[in-house]
Amino acid sequence: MKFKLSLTFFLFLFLYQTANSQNQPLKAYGAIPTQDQVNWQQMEYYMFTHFGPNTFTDVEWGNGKEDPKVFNPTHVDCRQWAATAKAAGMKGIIITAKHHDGFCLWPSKYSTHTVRESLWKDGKGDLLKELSEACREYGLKFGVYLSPWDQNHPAYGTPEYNQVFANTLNEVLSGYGEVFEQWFDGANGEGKDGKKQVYDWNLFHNTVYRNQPQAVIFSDVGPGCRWMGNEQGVAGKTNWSTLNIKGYEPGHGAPSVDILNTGVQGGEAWVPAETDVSIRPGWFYSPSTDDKVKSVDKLMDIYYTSVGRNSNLLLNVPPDRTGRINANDSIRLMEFRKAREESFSKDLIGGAEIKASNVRDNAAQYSVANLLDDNYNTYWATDDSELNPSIEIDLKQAKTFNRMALQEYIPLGQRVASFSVKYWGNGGWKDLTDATTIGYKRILRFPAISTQKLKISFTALACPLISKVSLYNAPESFSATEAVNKENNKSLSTSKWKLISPVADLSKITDTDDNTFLEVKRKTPLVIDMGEAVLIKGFTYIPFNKVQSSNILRYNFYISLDGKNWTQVKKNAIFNNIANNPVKQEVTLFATNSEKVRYIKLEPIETVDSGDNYFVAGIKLF
Ligand code: FUL
Repeated sequence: MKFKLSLTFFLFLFLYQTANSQNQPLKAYGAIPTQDQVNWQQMEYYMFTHFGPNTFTDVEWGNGKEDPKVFNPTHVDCRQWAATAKAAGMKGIIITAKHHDGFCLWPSKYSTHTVRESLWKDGKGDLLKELSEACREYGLKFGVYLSPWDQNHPAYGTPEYNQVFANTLNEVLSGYGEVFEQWFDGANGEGKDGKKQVYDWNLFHNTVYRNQPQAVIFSDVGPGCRWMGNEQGVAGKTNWSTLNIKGYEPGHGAPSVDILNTGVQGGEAWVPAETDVSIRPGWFYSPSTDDKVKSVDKLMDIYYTSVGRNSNLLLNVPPDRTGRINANDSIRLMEFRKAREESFSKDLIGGAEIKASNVRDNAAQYSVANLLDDNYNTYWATDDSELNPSIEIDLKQAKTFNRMALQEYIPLGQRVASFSVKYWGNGGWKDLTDATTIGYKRILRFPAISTQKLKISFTALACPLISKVSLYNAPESFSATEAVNKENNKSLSTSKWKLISPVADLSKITDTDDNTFLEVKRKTPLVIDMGEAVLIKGFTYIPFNKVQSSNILRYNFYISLDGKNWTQVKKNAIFNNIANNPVKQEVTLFATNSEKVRYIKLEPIETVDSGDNYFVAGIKLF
């Protein structure tokens, strides 16, 4: 009898399960990340650090001809960098081991332009050693930036250089322990004598993987992670971690910045976005930017448009001339950490009851309870046929919130193409917000709402796998908690100015609105009469703040007292990195004393997009 009973039971169980398991085991959808890419994505936020001769010469791009002796920090303290990064909540540090000037922060045997030739520690120092050890001590991951573009190395522009660069890489990647990310800069300008280089990316990648198989390789097109198209910290609202990469190369051969910004739905490879942005206007330290460290509100904004849009945040904090992170930056980093804690420490979804329109196989393994736990590896999933499911969240009492965060389980691919959120109010469902992609993490901002019930409807390319939903009530502004970040207004008055050329509205370039700008034919120089002779040290060019727009790249600059006899004070000068980082360009014309000047002439030679027109959003004299 006993035997008979259990037979019936098992038969019943078998029939029940067959009726309910319409689904095959869960399969990956499209391109998927490697485990190393998943680990990398979970880091979310880490430090970039630009340090080198430019720190001392006040330029963004050195030309490789600098005397290595200019590199002479007085109190380098990599443990202070690591302690700061750790306290800021960052998970690692990536250092510019070699920037475009070719200067190596370690005593490379493949270069004669290194710390060995500098005055720092009598030429006996090694920054990579100090930083990698400090990172290990503080439990941070260590990464390296190496620019293939090298304006110092004599072999640059010849096929031998590729092997030199591979040797250099090999040296860095075999000498300082584990490297989590290898950062390849796509900038490829001219070397000595105008020579250009065709890079051997296969050789470079093989060198990385041979030494550091787990390293995620950054470039415009990966393969590990991608540049997201601007240096302002704004990833696409739609942000796929997939991209088409065949036929593309980093730098000039990369997809458009718009494509890099959003990724490509159904793209052939998993190349997630990394947002690199500096805490200051430039990438290198300059005393002139000590009062221009980004505000907490700005950093929070960047957090929402990077981590909150399925991208990692690589925030640059450049050490100063002593070789330490400046107090202005470290204080701001701590304020930023506090702002994130105040925003996200209390998840208001706790205690909610969630109902889903569908649960895969009705199995506990895929239930909505997974949306509430803190385990990323458990998720709510639907049947394969369910591409438009929804969940209803009952908070059990009315709660007030203004942020919603969602996470997809990405190891099996990015699946959600869009979703919309409704709330219950006045006896019916009302629209709250909608968005496109989710990916590893998506945080939505909306005006605070009080409600007890929410409904989220998804549109997915394959059954969605959602790991987490959270609700927060974040303060809208943190500016009261920070030191006032007033711009040092030392510019000269423009009240007597006249625009001699072009014939246009002067106010477009003298007002404080950087969104109004003049568009001028490239052949027409910008000539201003200041109405009287004034003492100036230099000028500021404010470009139109959009990546790759028609701003001035190369220019001549002239001064005059009578508008007839001109003295040229800049010849074929360049606004470095203006293509990708179109911020104010402050140019000191006279280093020691000021000059009397009544007329100025800015003569563009080349624009960023090689077009016929150039943009000027502002001109200031100081
Ligand atoms: C760019 C470089 O040209 C800048 O100087 C900076 O290093 C930035 C992170 O990448 O391509």
